[in-house]
Amino acid sequence: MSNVERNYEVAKEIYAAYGVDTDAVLKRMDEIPVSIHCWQINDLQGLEDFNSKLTGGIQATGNAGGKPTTIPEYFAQLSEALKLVPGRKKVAAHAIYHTLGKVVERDELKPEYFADWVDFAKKEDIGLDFNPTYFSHPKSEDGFTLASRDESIRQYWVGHGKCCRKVGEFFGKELGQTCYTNHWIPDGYKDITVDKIGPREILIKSLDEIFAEKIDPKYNVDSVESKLFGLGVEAYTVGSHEFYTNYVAHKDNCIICMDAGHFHPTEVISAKLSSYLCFGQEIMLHVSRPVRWDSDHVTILDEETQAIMEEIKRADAFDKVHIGLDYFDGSINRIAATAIGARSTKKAIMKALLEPTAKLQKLEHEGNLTQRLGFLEETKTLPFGLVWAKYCEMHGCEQDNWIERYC
Ligand code: RNT
Ligand code: ZN
Repeated sequence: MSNVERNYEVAKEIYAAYGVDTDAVLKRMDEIPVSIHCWQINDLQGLEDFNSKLTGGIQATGNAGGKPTTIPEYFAQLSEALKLVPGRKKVAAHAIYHTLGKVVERDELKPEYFADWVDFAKKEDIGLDFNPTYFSHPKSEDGFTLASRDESIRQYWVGHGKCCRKVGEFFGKELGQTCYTNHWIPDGYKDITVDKIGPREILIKSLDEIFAEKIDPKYNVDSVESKLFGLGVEAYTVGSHEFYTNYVAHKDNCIICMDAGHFHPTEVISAKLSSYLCFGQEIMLHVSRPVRWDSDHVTILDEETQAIMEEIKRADAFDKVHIGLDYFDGSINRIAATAIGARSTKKAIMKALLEPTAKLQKLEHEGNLTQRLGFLEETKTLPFGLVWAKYCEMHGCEQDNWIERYC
């Protein structure tokens, strides 16, 4: 018996005493994908122009070496990162990551420009999600896209949104699993805004136009991502959380996307999930780590990431909440960064699955709040790492040897 196996047997017994079946947790882990964002590998630069500038009020900082300079190198690095992450995965592609090798008008993108992504996904045995790129473009430079008062600019970006849904549908059909296409726009003002309704009315019109075509939700589901502020967009963001919450409530086939970094510093998305789930809504997540602001640091196994997964577990909603990542840190090795964040997210999922939720909820329902807190605290130190090691081994993933390959 290997060390990992022996340790796992010990953990299994300890968890069993709490009524938790670790074998069932290992199985369940394999049903829950984490959607790994394609953009950490090269600082959101896309693949069409390796000298492009990132705009839209977001910023990747740091200049660690090893950034890919060709498309094959990019895919090789992404593949390397995926191998370090055990279990089921998707990759979230972005519109500027088509593989034509030249700049293409965003409203002329075609599904076949992403055929290499489908081949890659088949080879890696993963699913795909998608994101339109409503930024890093001359037509977004005045700060407005879908909410623009300039009709030709607005139409251009509506065209982009429509193209992207077709890419999502293509991914869904080709890979036999739903693609979540997430729409985030940077629109807003730096300073005091005196017409806050106007741009929001324009945004509703644009979104309605983009989503007018019915696409089978088996293949593509759209999400809209809210935000509080961006760099240079500090005063007013058109697509606020309240805006999109109301938008999705009036639509079918369109769900909310919450990014952990898009709220006030003490406001957490873990607290929000149940209020969508109780209305039967699905949710897309961008699990990120804001440090002081929406800094998009690499996701770690911190309290909030854990709380997010616990909330999903407690609501039995892993099929309704779609877990995606969103961070871009150029100050450390990008392959390792991709893997570290994805692994930490999966650890958080596993830890949540190992929670003796039934026992804790029973105590709460009975009004036994002392025991609820007592057991909540004790479960924090149960040996979940031993179960994680077993999971890595099951999937032929190294546990920590791989770290020393990167600097
Ligand atoms: C920006 C949003 C958005 C982007 C990606 C790259 O604030 O979080 O999700 O990070 O589209
Ligand atoms: Zn995001």
